[in-house]
Amino acid sequence: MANQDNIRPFNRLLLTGAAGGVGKVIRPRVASFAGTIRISDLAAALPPEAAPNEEVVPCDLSDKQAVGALVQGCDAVIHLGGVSVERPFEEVLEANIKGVYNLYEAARKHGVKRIIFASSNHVTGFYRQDEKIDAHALRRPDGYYGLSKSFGEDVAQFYFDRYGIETVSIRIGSAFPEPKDRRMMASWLSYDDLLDLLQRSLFTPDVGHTVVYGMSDNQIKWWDNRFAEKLGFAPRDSSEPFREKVEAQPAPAPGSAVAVLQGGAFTTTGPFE
Ligand code: NAI
Ligand code: 15L
Repeated sequence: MANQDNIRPFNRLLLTGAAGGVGKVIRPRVASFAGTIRISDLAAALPPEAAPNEEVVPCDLSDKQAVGALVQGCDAVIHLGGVSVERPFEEVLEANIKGVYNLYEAARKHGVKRIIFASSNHVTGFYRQDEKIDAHALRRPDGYYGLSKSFGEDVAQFYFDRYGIETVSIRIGSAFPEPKDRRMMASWLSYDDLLDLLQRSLFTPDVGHTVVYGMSDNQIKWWDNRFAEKLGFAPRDSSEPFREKVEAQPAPAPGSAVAVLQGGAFTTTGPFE
């Protein structure tokens, strides 16, 4: 971070979804963000081994009592846990909708000051790829998953307005080691840029509830990310070095959802019954 003066140390930071694709990568890299890092995911996904300043606490986010115990003693949360793709509503309801409510209720009861919510570009997935929007544009969720992230953003706003719990909701584009397809040439977020954004989101003072997109400095930009600039975020990576590799793949059919809509295949996944 450019401005180290802004750093506000936390005693215990909770990381949910720690066994997931993003969680595994950032887990060792958030070690310095707080005195203790409480690592959590579903028990079946989470090996019990802990690094020196870690505590490993398995928890199903849909279990309100368990989430209360998980959050107790923490003063900040990076919330990655939950269903991360389009799935039947009942699955999304448990992990994401009940899960985010349980988390904020526990945060209220236990005095959490700051939450970083892993929202998604699928909150606005029905915009076209030739449209440029900012984080205040009307939300157009592209499925139950996108709806759950939209709900999460509303929960974050409510808990700030009513209880003063601050959140940065990061609408992550595509956080993977490299862009996998043409769509991700626009939506890609490198892990280094994500780490930088997470750090700024945790330590920038007075964020209230701020919604930003999580995107690298890609040549094609669907999102005007000026609210992230207020956190001092200036991404350093770009999808360009991967262009040749990505464009060696067959192009999607012209007019198809993948070629036209920001949410790509999520906009046509389902119905499930
Ligand atoms: P992932 O699916 O690899 O990881 C999610 C983790 O949540 C998994 O380890 C899973 O076991 C855990 N989980 C699922 N249901 C749970 C429950 N009921 N209780 C506790 N834990 C549960 O997803 P990934 O890619 O690591 O993404 C992390 C977060 O960022 C997710 O919330 C996802 O929606 C969000 N995101 C990720 C993007 C990406 O490109 N990787 C893009 C946009 C948003
Ligand atoms: C997401 O929200 C998903 O969690 C991730 O797996 C990707 O599909 C990403 O969006 C994307 O849009 O590429």
